[in-house]
Amino acid sequence: MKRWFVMLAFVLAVQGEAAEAPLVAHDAWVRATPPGVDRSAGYLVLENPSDAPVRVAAAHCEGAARTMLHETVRLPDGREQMRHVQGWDVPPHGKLVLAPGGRHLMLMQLARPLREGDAITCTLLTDRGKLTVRFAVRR
Ligand SMILES: [Cu+2]
Repeated sequence: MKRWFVMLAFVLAVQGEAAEAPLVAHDAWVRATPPGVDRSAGYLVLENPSDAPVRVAAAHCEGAARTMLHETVRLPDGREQMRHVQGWDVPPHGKLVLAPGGRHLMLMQLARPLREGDAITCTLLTDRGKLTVRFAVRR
């Protein structure tokens, strides 16, 4: 938590509050929560039409006490495990895909359930500004 605030302060200090990351978001969705579950995962595709890489360093989603950058990896024995990562680079004129079974935003300690048909807002913090994205809640 503390580290996220330090990172946020750093990003805002460097970029200024108004800077918009040069990214285009598509297909943003977050999984609806089953009863009793207070965490979820968010997915999207980020395109970078600019000539330089954009590093996604942190995220914050509405209603979640913490949002982490996670990757699901398959272990040699076939089990899947989630790992926290420090960031992702969106290559110039390329894209970054967050999808089930791979990279995702991990929404922790949700204040209320995510219901199918709703939408929440997440802010992605990058080294070139921030990006606000609407995520549809799906099953
Ligand atoms: Cu995760």
